[in-house]
Amino acid sequence: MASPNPQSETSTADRLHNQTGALEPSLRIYLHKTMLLARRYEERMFEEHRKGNVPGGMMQSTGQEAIGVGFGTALQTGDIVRHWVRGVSQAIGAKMPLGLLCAEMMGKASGGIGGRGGVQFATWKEGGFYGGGGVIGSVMSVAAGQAMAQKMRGEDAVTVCYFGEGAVQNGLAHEAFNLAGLWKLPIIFVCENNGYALSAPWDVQTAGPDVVCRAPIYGLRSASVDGNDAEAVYREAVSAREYALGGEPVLIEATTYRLGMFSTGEVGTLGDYIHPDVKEGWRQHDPLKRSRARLLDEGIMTPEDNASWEAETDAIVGVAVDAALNSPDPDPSELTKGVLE
Ligand SMILES: Cc1ncc(C[n+]2csc(CCOP(=O)(O)OP(=O)(O)O)c2C)c(N)n1
Ligand SMILES: [Mg+2]
Repeated sequence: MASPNPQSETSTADRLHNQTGALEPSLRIYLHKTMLLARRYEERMFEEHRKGNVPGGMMQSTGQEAIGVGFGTALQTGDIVRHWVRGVSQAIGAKMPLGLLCAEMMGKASGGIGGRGGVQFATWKEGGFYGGGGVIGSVMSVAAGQAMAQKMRGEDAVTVCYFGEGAVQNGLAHEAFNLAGLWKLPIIFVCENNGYALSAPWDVQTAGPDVVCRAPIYGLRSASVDGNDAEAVYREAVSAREYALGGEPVLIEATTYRLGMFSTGEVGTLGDYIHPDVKEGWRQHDPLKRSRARLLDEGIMTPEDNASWEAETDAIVGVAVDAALNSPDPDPSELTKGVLE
């Protein structure tokens, strides 16, 4: 029977490769510090949201940072990133300038798309980061189109498309998988399987055992990976990128858990549908905590490094927030610019 617990073993995944050697210490530190930045930035954005400085609702990636960060770190210039709505870790992982992301989330004119999009549609076109979409699965077919354009233009680049496991139950996912396999598109589908689509656990979403079992029927390569381990995700991403560039599209299932709310609109109801033991288990599995413990244990970082990186990160976040708070609001006459023109 399918398990609602994403920590359970997936059944059908072929790992892309089984690289076990350690990554360079500098890369491991980079992955850790980038996850730290995503975590502290999102915490600060939540505070600012409560103060009324981040309009609209916010979908957070807290607890899922290892995926956007691990994957983004393996990407190259020219690659395209599409996401769903929990875009902070993917944006920071893709090296989107924090000031641009912050201004967008605060609805400012200096944001990536002039403050229109918030986190859901946060865009940094120059860096290939094209944002997400509110209709589940919709971005997957658009991403397949972008990968098709890359292929037709003969670019040495791939498209990465992140989505939740809920999207895989939607028809658009199957159309995107099908065309990617058929046309051998340079695309990597990355499913962030956090075990819940809003309050619906896996076993009320589908009778299937996992996400990757769908890969072979569409001619996709696949891998399942611990989505709370940025180093494991990075390794899988490097390999997946090579396959996708060579005309073998990939579906990755990264098991994870959102430590925060479904959205900031969920205040007060979080957890009613998740057993306290499950929540506690995942808190112990927090990607940032695990990474910190591992680096300390292996002597790659010291407690002093940890303290100074925390301070450095708070300062970086503070600069981005102050700049956004002090930047002008969009001109109302520009409201419809770029919309249905
Ligand atoms: C086609 C469609 N159906 C329903 C919704 C309402 N809805 C918004 S988020 C969500 C759950 C998404 O779950 P998942 O894809 O697993 O992503 P997660 O929120 O867990 O990251 C639902 C049902 C929607 N946005 N689009
Ligand atoms: Mg989900």
